[in-house]
Amino acid sequence: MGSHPKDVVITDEHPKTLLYQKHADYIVGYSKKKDDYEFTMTEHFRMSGMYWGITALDLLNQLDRMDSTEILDFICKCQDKGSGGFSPSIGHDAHLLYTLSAVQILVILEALDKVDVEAIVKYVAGLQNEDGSFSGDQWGEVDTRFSFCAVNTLALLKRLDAINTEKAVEFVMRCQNVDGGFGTRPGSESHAGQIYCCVGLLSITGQLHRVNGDLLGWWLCERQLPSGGLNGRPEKLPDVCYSWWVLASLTMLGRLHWINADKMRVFILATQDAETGGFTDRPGDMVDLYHTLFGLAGLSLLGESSLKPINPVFCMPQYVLDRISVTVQIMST
Ligand code: GRG
Repeated sequence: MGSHPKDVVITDEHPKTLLYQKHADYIVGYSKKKDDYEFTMTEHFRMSGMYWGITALDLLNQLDRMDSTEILDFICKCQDKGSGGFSPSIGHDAHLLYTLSAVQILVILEALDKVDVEAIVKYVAGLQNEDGSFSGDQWGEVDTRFSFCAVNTLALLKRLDAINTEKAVEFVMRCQNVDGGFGTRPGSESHAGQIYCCVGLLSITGQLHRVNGDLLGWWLCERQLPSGGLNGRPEKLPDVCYSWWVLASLTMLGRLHWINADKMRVFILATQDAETGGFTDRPGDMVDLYHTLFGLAGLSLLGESSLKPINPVFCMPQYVLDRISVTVQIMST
């Protein structure tokens, strides 16, 4: 245990049970401390922070503790009148990353009627390039994360017809490597986060058969270290966020049972902070909303019965997707 050079050691000091109520209180408390240093420092990705907190709170069955009027007012102010996209905070520039987060929150809160949906569709479609890839914003950076954000957003809005999905799939397939994984662009190294995005896009578009499930499944399972935690690529440290990126990908590939679930659970639980609530990247570090969502989401995928079931593609509670009748493809084994 823990002899791997890039691993951590889990001791008796680390939490062994799910500190359910502590996490809900941490998330609610976070949204109320607007003058805190941490709150100020996260302004440049606030919209995603809100999505992480709201989704986590919903998984914990306590969404009613959020002030939805305040949240919706903020989101409406973040829709850019010119482009139709959403910015991370009021007065910042629109980006696909925050457009997806805004749409995810709006779908969870059943509030799409509060924003200009047609303008969102136009914004997303306008970012598709000739080769099928997507730029993240007007400045043009291309990344398979942005392909996923675009397809995910339009699937939630039921407007996939607005883009060329065949070309979007072709671009993603050009980012596949000989190890079965995917990177940011053609020729880039495989990374678990990008794999989640590419497999998710193929699931939404019904093209999962284009992946070699055994080859990619093995690569993903090899991310598990002796501590039970997962890294995002070889020779890297484990991080609880990969209990989402890796486990969600394995779920889509129908191979979640290839991982050692008991050890995975021990690692995830050890990343909780028993004093403050919330999850950290690795045992003993500082908590944040990002790791709190992905810790809980990973436990939900592993079947934790005190949490709502989560959808492995959209990273939203399953009941939300059922309510709007959005389905995803899961590979059969
Ligand atoms: C709806 C859940 C959801 C996501 C939207 C933004 C996005 C789409 C997906 C991001 C996928 C991704 C690339 C995740 C990886 C994030 C991460 C921990 C990057 C760190 O990379 P390195 O190289 O870290 O700094 P490692 O762990 O490799 O050392």
